[in-house]
This record gives sequence, C-alpha cells and structure tokens, in this order.
Amino acid sequence: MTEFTNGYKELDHCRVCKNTDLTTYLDLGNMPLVNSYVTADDDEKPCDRYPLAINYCPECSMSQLSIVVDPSIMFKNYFYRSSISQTFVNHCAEYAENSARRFSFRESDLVVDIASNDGACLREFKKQGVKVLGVDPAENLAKIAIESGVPTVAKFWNADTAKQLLADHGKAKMITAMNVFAHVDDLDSFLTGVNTLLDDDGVFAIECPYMFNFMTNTEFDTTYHEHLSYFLLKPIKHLVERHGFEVFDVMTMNIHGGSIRVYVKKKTSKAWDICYQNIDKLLLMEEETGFHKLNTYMHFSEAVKNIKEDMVNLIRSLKAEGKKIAAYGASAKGNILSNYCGLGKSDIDYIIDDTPEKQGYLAPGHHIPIVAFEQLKKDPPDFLILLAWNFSHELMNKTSAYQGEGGKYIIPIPQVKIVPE
Ligand code: DWN
Ligand code: ZN
Repeated sequence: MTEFTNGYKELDHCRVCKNTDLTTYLDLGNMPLVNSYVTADDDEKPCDRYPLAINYCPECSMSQLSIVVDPSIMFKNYFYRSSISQTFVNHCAEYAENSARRFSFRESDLVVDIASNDGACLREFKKQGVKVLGVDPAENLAKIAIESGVPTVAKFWNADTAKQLLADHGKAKMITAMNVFAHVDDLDSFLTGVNTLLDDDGVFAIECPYMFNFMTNTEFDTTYHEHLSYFLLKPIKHLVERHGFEVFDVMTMNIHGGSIRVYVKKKTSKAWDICYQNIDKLLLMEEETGFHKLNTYMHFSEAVKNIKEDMVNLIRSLKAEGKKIAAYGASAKGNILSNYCGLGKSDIDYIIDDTPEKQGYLAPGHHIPIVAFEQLKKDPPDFLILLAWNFSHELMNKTSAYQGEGGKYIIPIPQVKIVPE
C-alpha cells in the first residue's frame, strides 16, 4: 500500500531501473498543483504547494520528479479537456485513420484508450468502425465521454483494472496511452495490465512529451506534479522489454511541444515488422546529442533562469509603461510558468480559456481570474501572453481581430518574444 504523507511521497529510486544514485538538475521550488483551480470564495486561502524538482538516472537516462503526489488528489476531478484544442482533435483524427490503415482494423476489434479524458481520441477511432472503450479516473470527464457516445470506465488503469476489463470486454486489438505514461508512478503494474488486456498480436502505442524537445526548447513549464517522468526512447525501450514486449516502431511529432509515439508489441508476436531503422536512428540521436550523459542536463537550469529573467523584465517594463496585459490558455504549463516567474494579478489582468469548466475559476497559486473569450473584446489588453504556446497558431487564428486592432502577443517558449515585433 503506497504511503502518502501530507499528500505526497519522496521517490528515492529510478522508477525504470531502480537505481538509487540520482542527481537533481532542475528545481522549481514549491509549486501548486497545476489543475487545482479554485473559486473566488477561496481566493484568500493559500493553496497547497509541493516540491517540484527533476532527478536524472545515469543508469537508464531516465528523468523523473523527486516526489510522487497522491494521484487521487490530482486526477479524480479533472479540469483539463483534450477536445478544446482543434489542433489536438485533428492530431487524433490522423492517428485513428493511420492506425486503422496500418493495423487493418476490423469491426469486431476493440481499441482501448488509457486516460481517455473526455473521449476526444476515441471519438476519432470510433469513426474508423471499431469498438472503443475509454479508461479514465476522472468521473467528471467519463460522464462527458459517455454522453458523447464513448463507453468509458471511471477507474485508474492498473493490473486489476485490466483483469476486470478482460472479463467484461475481451482482448484489445490496440491499446493507446496518450499523455498518461509520463503521469504514472507504478509503470510495472501499468504494463502488466497492458499485457493482460492486449491481444497476442495487438498493438500498444505510447505517446508522451519527448525529452529531446523539453530540453532543446527549454520547455521547463511542462514540469508539473502530474508529469512524473520525462522520457527518452532509451528508458521506454528498457522498461517495455522487461515486461515481455518489443518496440517495433517509433515516431516523433510536433504536438504538445514535441512528442514521441512508441509502437510496442508482445515479443511472441510476429504480426508486425520491426522498423529497426527508425528505432536505432532515434537511440543514436539521443546518444550523440548527449542525452545519455548527466553533463547535458546540468546546463538546463541556467536556460530556465534566463527565460524567467527575460519574462519578468519584459512584463515589469510593460507594466511600468502603463500597458495592460492578459493571457490566453489557462494551461497546466501556463500555471507553472506564471507561478515560477512570480507573476500575479498585478501583472496579468485575466486568462482567457475556452474550457467551460475552467471559466469563473481562479488559476492555481496566483489566483488570476479565468474568463471566457468574450472578455478579449470587452476589455482588450495591449499584450496577450500565449500560456498555451504549444497551440500558438490556433490561438492567434482565433484572435486575429485583436491583432488586427494592434494587439500584440507574448510567446514565452522557446524564448520570450513579442509577436509581431
Ligand atoms: O499531459 C497533459 C497535457 C496533454 O495537457 C496534462 N497533464 C495537462 C494538460 O497540459 P496543459 O493544460 O498545459 O495542456 P494544453 O493542451 O497546452 O492546455 C491548453 C489550454 O488552453 C487548455 O486549458 C485549453 C486552452 N485553450 C483554449 O482555451 N482555446 C486551448 C486552445 C487551443 C484554444 O483554442
Ligand atoms: Zn534508471
């Protein structure tokens, strides 16, 4: 039984290879939980904060948080909805079409999505004519998914859940894990569950943010307590092979700041050719760019401090000139960036977010109010910080009228810049 004291536990070993000789290379201090939005009634109440630091494992090149926050605090009632971003929905549609073609889906096939959120991805797989089943612990999101025609089980994924689903639904042809593999502490139970539910010739696909982009683009604001692990291909390969699986293909993608998708099959299956070229090329790139050496990581903090300095200096100078500043995208990453930079209500008047469930709430930590899109017209700022910089094109398309009237954007990552200059 996992013991969480004050809502979290220290992690003194690598979750992939169990090595205990870990080195901290990024420490953002005590930060709020990124989806802990509060109502105005709690504006005066200080929010819970937890240590936020990343450790490197020299054995398997894994990066992971130094603590694990109790998942039931973070995921049982979840504000984030995948389907708000059309860019992400389009990404899912392409994924579903490509999967149906590549893996020759039949109507009787079952596709299971672990951490299925509001059903955004499975709605696209359903259009391919397969049976779908979502698994997500957030009861609020499971309800939305079910109402949209995506059968969903409101549970955490683990070995026990998999056994139950096998009894109720039979084996799955494909199991997808989008933006969840990095959120899970007990990856051994997670993978045991995949082994249980996956058909002998089934496909398991892991999609998660990629350490190469995280480091190269200084995407430090995607460090939050939900993201326990920061993956390269090397530790993922090590982990799945320990569970009787084999990586048979890998691709990198420009979604969520840069992600990796790893295709995995059971070692015993001969159904899928192994794309050695793609796998070996990425492993070699990781090694040649120094990601298997601690030294590479030790400069990251400096780059992070530079972004903080640039951001604070820019905001402070614009405020000194009497400029009005707002933001777009009450995102998890935006909550880390603004809190880490010490920006608050005196710097940012409001944050626009199209997620109905976030509107009317206050963002974690600094409690900046989250408002609907209409506020931009009612109370236009001089500068709009794109806190969901990973969707800058979509946000700028949506606010073209604002830009047409002379409005400007501040994009904080990979470096702080004003657009148009
Ligand atoms: O792993 C995770 C990623 C996938 O999503 C989760 N743990 C948490 C979450 O992180 P995030 O909140 O930083 O993700 P996004 O998708 O970058 O957040 C975008 C935010 O911006 C959402 O609150 C929705 C909002 N948004 C909007 O209001 N209008 C986004 C778009 C594109 C829009 O048009
Ligand atoms: Zn390790």
